[in-house]
Amino acid sequence: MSILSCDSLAGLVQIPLGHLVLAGMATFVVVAIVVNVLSQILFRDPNRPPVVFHWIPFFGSAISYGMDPYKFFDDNRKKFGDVYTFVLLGRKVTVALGPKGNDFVLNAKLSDVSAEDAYTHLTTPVFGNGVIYDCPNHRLMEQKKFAKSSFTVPAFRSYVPIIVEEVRKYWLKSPQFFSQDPNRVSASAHLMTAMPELTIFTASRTLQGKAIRAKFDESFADLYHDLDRGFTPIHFVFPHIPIPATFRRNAAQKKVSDTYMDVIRDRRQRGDFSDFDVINAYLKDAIYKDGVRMTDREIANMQIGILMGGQHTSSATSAWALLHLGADPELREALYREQIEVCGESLPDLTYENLQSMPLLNYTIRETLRMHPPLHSLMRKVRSDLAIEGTHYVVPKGYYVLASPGVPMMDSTYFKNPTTFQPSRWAETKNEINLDDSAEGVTISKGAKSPYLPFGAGRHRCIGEQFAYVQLGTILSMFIREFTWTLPEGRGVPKPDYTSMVTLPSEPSNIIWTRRKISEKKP
Ligand code: X2N
Ligand code: HEM
Repeated sequence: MSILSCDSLAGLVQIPLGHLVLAGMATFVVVAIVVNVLSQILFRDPNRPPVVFHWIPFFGSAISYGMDPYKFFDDNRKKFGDVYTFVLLGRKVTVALGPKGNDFVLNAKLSDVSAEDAYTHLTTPVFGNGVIYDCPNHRLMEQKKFAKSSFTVPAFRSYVPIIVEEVRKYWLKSPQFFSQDPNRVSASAHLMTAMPELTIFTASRTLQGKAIRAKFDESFADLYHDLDRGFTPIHFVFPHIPIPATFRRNAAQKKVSDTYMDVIRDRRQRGDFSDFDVINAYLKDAIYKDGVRMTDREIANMQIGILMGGQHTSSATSAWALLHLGADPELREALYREQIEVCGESLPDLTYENLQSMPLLNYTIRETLRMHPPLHSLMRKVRSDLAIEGTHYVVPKGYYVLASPGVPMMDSTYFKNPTTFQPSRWAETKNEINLDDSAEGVTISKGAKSPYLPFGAGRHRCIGEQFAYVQLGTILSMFIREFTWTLPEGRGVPKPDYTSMVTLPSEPSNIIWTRRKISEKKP
């Protein structure tokens, strides 16, 4: 290796060029940090929300936000109030907390903010082109309507027995449960293995039919796994980061989409649209108001989006629910008594109507979503300068705005003892603070001003709520009927892990299950 010396310094000291380059870079970084720090201290535009102090430009508050967003929101709320800006890997993100903040972000005018500009870099490489956040908002509104048209009472009625059957099949074969031994009495189950599997089998079978479900016993599971690993906060920040996960994501997207196209063509050829699933909903009815028809490719990509969305949110929620019930045997037994009261001592197979008569079960799901909403940050990109009512702040075009519906859901102003898991609170707080605009019961607050919004609000509100309640209600009922369970000795409910796309229980996330009445079940 040759050592080049710098002419001007020759004779004094011989300094290798590489060292000079490094010194130059170090100087640049130091200057950038100093300028960044000074500009935060010296220049504060009274018309901009206050900025969370950060040492390093570009990175900003990425680490403290990324590690524990709720702690980050809370700490800064104490300093600045409900509205402030932080830097997240080159983006300026204005947080708006509380029910008013939710309303500000989620009910902002379409001309002022855009969800697709905030999310498309993450979602489009995974779902594929032409749908969800890779199209104008009016297209998304209609795509949601098409999907929603398959979520009817007759459809849900047909789903419950299918889910029951899938859960039974899964228990029998999964090493987390009976491992092919129908008389296995007790074992430890790793929930972050079991619940994603149960969720994908039940969701694919109900929402996409037998043919797609069958593919999950083969190569499809691995392909979806590759899609999953491309659906992470890293890919939100660097959508095309050249790592193996990115290449696998791109390859898997194409293969999965092609598989849906095959199924679509097959159904067309056979003229069979009889199942109540989302593929058929699109095959029957996917013509936009302006006469444009969704292509098969778009219908296929929509299936990926729907399955991915439902997958992460539902599997996290069922895992959290089982963990809380594992920590609270009295509640679990109360839920068992509810099963018997509603269905009878012999516990015949569950029906959709049974689920509607189980308030404690539904409160348990609602309470799980209160403490563990899967999505902690909902974002929009600002399209034109946005004034914040009641303040002199203007959020400029190019910033992001962020709502965190989980913040009021864990705030003692709205929920007494917010850190206590207590489903019965929903029976007591009669229609006061509790329901968002689509839940049954009396609506007290239109729009986003409710403190309880696990499914969001406004034009981007979730369409999967009812399906999620059916899926979660059926799976949880099956567990409640079949098992008692506890958390491993000496462990409480795990702490949340925020580094994934949804808020997951951190490891180890195990339950120790025991069959209720194995002896009576032998034929
Ligand atoms: C690297 C810690 O981790 O320092 F899926 F059909 C399908 C929601 C998108 C949230 C993005 C960034 C976190 C950086 C941490 C469909 C069912 C949907 C709805 C920093 C070092 C998708 C991006 C969250 C940035 C956090 C929501 C979902 N129903 N599913 N440093 O999309 O609905 C769907 C809809 C998003 C985010 C973040 C960091 C319809 C770190 C350490 C690391 N976020 N985030 N869905 N960060 N670090 C979905 C809407 C849409
Ligand atoms: C939107 C939560 C399950 C499909 C949303 C939003 C939230 C949410 C908070 C709003 C996102 C935003 O405003 O940026 C949940 C939770 C679920 C769940 C907590 C389960 C416990 C599902 C399921 C499906 C689904 C099962 C599909 C069957 C969608 C779709 C949107 C959406 C299509 C619309 C996105 C948009 O308009 O931008 N969900 N979701 N979700 N969700 Fe869900």
